[in-house]
Formats: sequence, structure tokens, C-alpha cells
Amino acid sequence: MATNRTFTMLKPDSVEKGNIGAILEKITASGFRIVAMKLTQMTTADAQEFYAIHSERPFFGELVEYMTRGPIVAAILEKENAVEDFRTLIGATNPADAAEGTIRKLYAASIGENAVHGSDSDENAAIESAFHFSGREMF
Ligand code: IDP
Ligand code: MG
Repeated sequence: MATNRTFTMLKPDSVEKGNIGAILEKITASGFRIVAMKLTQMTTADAQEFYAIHSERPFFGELVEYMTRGPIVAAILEKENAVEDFRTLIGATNPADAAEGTIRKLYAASIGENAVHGSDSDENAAIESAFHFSGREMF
């Protein structure tokens, strides 16, 4: 069953570069309502669990290093067709392939340091939201 929520992280590079405000502006201007949000930092164990599906990939160590090196903004977003529409808004994993005007095209440096996360399914949106937020933090 399709839901109307997705989960995002503004990754450490976005926080380091001072892009939180610009990216959030783009997200809300695109019709997403912020349901939950916080500045937080993942531990190595957190990142290994969050990205467990990629544990056999050659870039896994690099990904965990990157995602734990500084704070992130974690958020839950609401909009009709949220998962698919947010993936469209962020653009392709590799910013070199991302469409003009997408968040990754505008703010990502490389396929590894690509500015934002967006859930890839309703099921993963629910799992990832529960990973970062308790029910009392969702509005
Ligand atoms: P997605 O974030 O667009 O869903 P995934 O394939 O699920 O992309 O990969 C998860 C994250 O792992 C990416 O967002 C990126 O940070 C990192 N990543 C993916 N492919 C590579 C790669 O080839 N080299 C380095 N990092 C990668
Ligand atoms: Mg993915």
C-alpha cells in the first residue's frame, strides 16, 4: 500500500557546506511538509545498520566513514506520492547523471558525497523513519 511519507537525510557534506537552509527551502517549496526533523550524528554501528543492504559493496567502508564524520539533518516528509516525488526531486545517485535543478545536481560533489538521502520504497521509508525517530517526534 502506498503511503504519503518518505525519509530523508541531509548528509554531512550538506551540513559542512552550510547548505541546510537552501536544501530545506527547496524541499518545502516543492510541496513537502516536514513531519519530523533533527540534527543528529550516526555512530559507525548506526551507519552499518542503516546501509546494511550495501555491506558487500566495495564502497561500503567509504560510505560509513562519510555518513558518520559529522552531523546530518534527519527528517520525515509528507506529500502525496512522497517516495517517488522525492526521488525525482533529489535526482540520480551520481550528480553527473542528475537532472538540472535537482538537489544532487545543485549541491552534490560526487557519487559518494551526494548531499541527500531519499528512501527508495514505502517500506524502507517506514523502517528508516523508525530508525531515527520515536512516535513522539513525528507530527
Ligand atoms: P541512493 O542514495 O541514490 O539510493 P544507493 O545505490 O542506494 O543510492 O547508494 C547509497 C549511497 O551509497 C549513495 O547515496 C552514495 O552516498 C553511496 N554510493 C553509492 N554508489 C557509490 C559508489 O559507487 N561509490 C561511492 N559511494 C557510493
Ligand atoms: Mg538507496
